[in-house]
Amino acid sequence: MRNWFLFSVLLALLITITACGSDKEKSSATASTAAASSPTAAVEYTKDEPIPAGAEDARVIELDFTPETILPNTVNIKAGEKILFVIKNTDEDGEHNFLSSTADLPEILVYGGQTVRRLWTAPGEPGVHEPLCTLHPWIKMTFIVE
Ligand SMILES: [Cu+2]
Repeated sequence: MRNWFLFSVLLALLITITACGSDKEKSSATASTAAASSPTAAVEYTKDEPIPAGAEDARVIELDFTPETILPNTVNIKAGEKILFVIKNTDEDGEHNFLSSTADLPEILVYGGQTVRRLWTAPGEPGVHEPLCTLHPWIKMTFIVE
């Protein structure tokens, strides 16, 4: 599990490094590759997701993806707490994902300008977790489960 996670992070890093090669001379050559493999080109998604069923008794946690970080950057959560994430991606140009393997939070993909609403149950044990965007692994935050 941990090896797979590390592999995913390394793969994401590799993709990011490849995609972010900002050398102007190279950009036209890499642009066609990126366009061909881009998953966003034909993807349809709900720009502003409705509140999912079963969210009535959930605590709402609002998170904003900016081009640099996730706000707020630290959130305290009770063990076993039922959470409704409202995640806004204010980074109009980029998609981000949000996941934590240690906190059993599956990947939530948030397209540029999109708002998603997803339910999640916090781990039953106290601990510190660092959910992140594997597309930009330096974009992460902290959950303090108490
Ligand atoms: Cu990202």
